[in-house]
Amino acid sequence: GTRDTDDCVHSFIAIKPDGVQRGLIGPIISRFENRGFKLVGIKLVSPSKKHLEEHYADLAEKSFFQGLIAYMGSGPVCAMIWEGRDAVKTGRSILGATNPLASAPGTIRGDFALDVGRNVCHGSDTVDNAKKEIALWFEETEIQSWKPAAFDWVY
Ligand code: RTP
Repeated sequence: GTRDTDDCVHSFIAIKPDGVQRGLIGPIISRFENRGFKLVGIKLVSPSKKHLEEHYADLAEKSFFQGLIAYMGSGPVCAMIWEGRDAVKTGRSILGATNPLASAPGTIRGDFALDVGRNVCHGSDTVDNAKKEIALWFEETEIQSWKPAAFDWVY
């Protein structure tokens, strides 16, 4: 299950259809692995309109809502759960600002995106939302709890 102390949590990170189609699954996963996060859930999903409307329920009144739902449903999404210290906050900093024009170079959006409507990835913005999003996108049985074995064969 999701650990819920402040500094060691799960975050829901998704590679949006543009990121999947551009071949960015590998580079995006590498950035989280390189930072020291642990992958505990991953799958390709073709989310239904209803599922996406639930995921983005907070944005239902926005002018871009229908376009956002269409974009997110335009192809497979790579849904992931990453575990580690401050996973929600640090995950957001790895992704960069929502609008790629404001995202710092070195962030995923700052390096791979230009358009807020094609910004490659999603990350939970609070620990509460991470829990909701993980419950929406994953079954409990799809979440792994694992530790690396001791590297006692490395000299
Ligand atoms: P996300 O949920 O995807 O990580 O994005 P976020 O929290 O950084 O940003 P949020 O305000 O929740 O917006 C969700 C997604 O909606 C799209 N968007 N389009 N056309 C627009 O003005 C506009 N504004 C936001 C983006 O794809 C954004 O990630």
